[in-house]
Amino acid sequence: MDVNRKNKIYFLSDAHLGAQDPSTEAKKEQKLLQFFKLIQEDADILFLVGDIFDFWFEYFRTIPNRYFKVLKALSTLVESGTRVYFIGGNHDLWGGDYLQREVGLIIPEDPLIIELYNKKFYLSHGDGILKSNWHYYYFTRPMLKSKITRFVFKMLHPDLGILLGQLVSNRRRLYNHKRYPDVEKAYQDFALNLLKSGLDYVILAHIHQPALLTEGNKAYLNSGNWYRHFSYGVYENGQLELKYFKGPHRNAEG
Ligand SMILES: [Mn+2]
Repeated sequence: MDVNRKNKIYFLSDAHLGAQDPSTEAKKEQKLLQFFKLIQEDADILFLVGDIFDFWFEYFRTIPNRYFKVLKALSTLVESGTRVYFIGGNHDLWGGDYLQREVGLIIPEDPLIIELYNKKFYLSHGDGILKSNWHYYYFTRPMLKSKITRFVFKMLHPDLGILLGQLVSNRRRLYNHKRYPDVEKAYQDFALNLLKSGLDYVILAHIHQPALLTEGNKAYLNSGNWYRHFSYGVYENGQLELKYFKGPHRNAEG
């Protein structure tokens, strides 16, 4: 393969793998594997912008076993020369050593500000933006992010810990943005403010609503979700686009 052809940047989030019934999950996973395979030929970078897994936790010597195929596909993508960044969402913020060492993912801090192709990108899952969701903002999120919580969780037997994690994750269900009116507007405003401060592109996720808002040659993208819209972002030559995955062939790509 000609590695010089790898000149695109992809953005994808909120697959919430494991959150739905088994047959829906199988189709969703299949599409994701097809997508990873398809972008292998031209993806310089893939940004996973959070909540790819509905629940992820690494024990010292154990990981959740349901994600093998996806991890294998990501590892193949990395081996092909694509840099894959894994920004943790609120469902999979506990990614660590294993994903880096064994799968080859890059795990940056959230938010990540990075210059690529002479453009400044701001990337965040975005779960800390909406302060009106005060219970999450002031209580749940700091607790999830705490090293103590992580440590205590590690002390559980993995079968118990992963089961608990899945139960809590599933109880939270797939994010219902209608509970928070004007959430899309709040995310837009947040992004537009950042664009004014000198960034070129702001990439957010979490609210499961695909969006692309351009401001001159700057733009805000929300990568949407990978269970209903199968939306993703792609950047090439100064153009940021929002797309919808239709199938495993390039000409079928929406
Ligand atoms: Mn989220």
